[in-house]
Amino acid sequence: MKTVYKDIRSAVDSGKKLLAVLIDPDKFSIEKIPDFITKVNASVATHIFVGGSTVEDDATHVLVEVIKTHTSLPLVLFPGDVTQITPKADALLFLSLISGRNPEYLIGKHVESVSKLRGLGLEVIPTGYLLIENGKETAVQRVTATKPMSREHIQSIVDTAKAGELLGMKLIYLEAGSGAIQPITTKIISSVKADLNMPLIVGGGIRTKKQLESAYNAGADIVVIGTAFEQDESFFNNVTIS
Ligand code: 1GP
Repeated sequence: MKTVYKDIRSAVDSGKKLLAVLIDPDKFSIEKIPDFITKVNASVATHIFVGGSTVEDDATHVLVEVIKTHTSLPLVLFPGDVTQITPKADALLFLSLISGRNPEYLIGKHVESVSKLRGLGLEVIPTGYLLIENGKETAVQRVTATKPMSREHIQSIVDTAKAGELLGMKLIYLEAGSGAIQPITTKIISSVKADLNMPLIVGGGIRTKKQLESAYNAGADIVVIGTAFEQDESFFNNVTIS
């Protein structure tokens, strides 16, 4: 049943906040997964995202298969490349890098993925993905050969997110980049949210409970945490979300 987006939408429409733990296949050995997922299951996380900017072929497929045997949380692919698509997941964020102007990440990779997606039955969620500058070069920037948007040009970020909505995208993801020095500012989050009629995902560089709360208070519906949980598995102890 393809209900991942429907469930996100109804949770968000009823005022709930969601939290996704990001697992990068490049950084996780299979042996670590059972123990790590047990901690994720016991935490406030509502979703597991799997993906990375540079991942070896097949690594995602194997990893997702193992994660699925240890959790009932929805598992959503957040792929850096077509090779990371696997039918073992529950859904796929079909990302368009609308902050950039590289045609490969606006349509090229999407066309390339169709022969892989056809017949898989994987739920596909069109997602507008905006990379915002954070103080250092990120893997996304390097791999996609695109420039992040300036943090100062908030109206331009708002307009880009809105253009994604008008193009029919179902989610907008504001990304500062994994391990970002500066997470997305609350001003950017609240400005984008004020003009958007869909769930808003925010991630990159969120490593304190205060930053997490600030992102939610500013209007993030789903916050994605990767590095903070990788480095400290007790990160979510005492974190509550409404
Ligand atoms: C990266 O937004 C995610 O794509 C998560 O970033 O690893 O910094 O939490 P962190």
